[in-house]
Amino acid sequence: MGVLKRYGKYLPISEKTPAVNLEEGSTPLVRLDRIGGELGIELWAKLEGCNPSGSFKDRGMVLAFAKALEDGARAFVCASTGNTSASAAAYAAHVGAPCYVLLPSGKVALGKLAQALIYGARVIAVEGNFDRALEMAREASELKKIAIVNSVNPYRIISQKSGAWEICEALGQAPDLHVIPVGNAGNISAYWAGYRDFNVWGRVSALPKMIGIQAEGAAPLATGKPCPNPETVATAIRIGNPVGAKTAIEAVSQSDGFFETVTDREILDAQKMLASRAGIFAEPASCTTLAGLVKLAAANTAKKLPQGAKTVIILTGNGLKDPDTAISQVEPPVKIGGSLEELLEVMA
Ligand code: AN7
Repeated sequence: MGVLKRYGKYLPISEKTPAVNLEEGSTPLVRLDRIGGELGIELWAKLEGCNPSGSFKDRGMVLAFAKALEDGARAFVCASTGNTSASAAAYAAHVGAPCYVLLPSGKVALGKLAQALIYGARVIAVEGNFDRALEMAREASELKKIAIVNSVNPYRIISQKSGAWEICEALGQAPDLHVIPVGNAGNISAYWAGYRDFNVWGRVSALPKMIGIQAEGAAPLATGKPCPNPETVATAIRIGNPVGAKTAIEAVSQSDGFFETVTDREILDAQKMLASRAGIFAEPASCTTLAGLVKLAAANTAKKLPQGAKTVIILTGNGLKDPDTAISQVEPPVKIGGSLEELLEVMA
């Protein structure tokens, strides 16, 4: 069941809203006992990489497209570090509308670029970073009167709240800690709003602490300082001027949570840990969450990471989107000729 069907009663839709559906949402929430045990917490991972275009963006895109079509939109535009463009391109293809995507030239993971191109979007590589591409997309959408589907589009955030609703339904309560990567800061804002909804509606009695993780080289919210030249291996969150800054800061402060930074090395180590010890391959931006928990556990800050805390990490995107980064971190395959002897030697 797609998000509009599963949660239609909580969303601003009517019979007039086109029933866009790629069966997004309803992603697995997997308990990670081995890693959780090492960290001394009850650890759960939400596999957003299982969405149709391989990231959480599909949850918001489905409503953004449905409402834009309802309002008569004929074409779509977005700027993206990769996943928004993959998702927008997929929904545009699905509904049969043209889509323009602006990408920071040379800084988008290979799988995401392949997606935008094969879905048939008009892909434009901008000399400049994501922040500049977003400014351009916003101006172009106004001048050309086409729908912008970045998270400046409020419908994106509204249906991304479905991730929080699913977690509450799966656990029967909200977690103690919600750990999430922060780039343009839309998703952390959406999850906090979603948890608060379920609290207000009497579906859960408590709220989680929101812990937002940023890459050290792109950490405007964690440091409280502007970041004009963001740089990180986690290209999805290579963002210096987050549109959702205000609501993300509110989510963290209202929930008594905090922001934390992790280095590229810590991100890559966490990616390998997650893959090799839990069987889950998530893209680098997603692995900031586990990297943050490992850092907190090592620092032994029991106040920030209480023993046994029910903790959910949001694994926002699929590891297959960025094969280059993964391959650069592991040993290459063992090469042998065609003989069984050689094989048995390797297996000895
Ligand atoms: C895998 O695609 O901004 O804090 O243009 O792809 O809501 O921005 C992607 C962001 C986390 C950060 N994890 O979420 C884009 C884009 C992954 C992402 C984030 C992104 P926000």
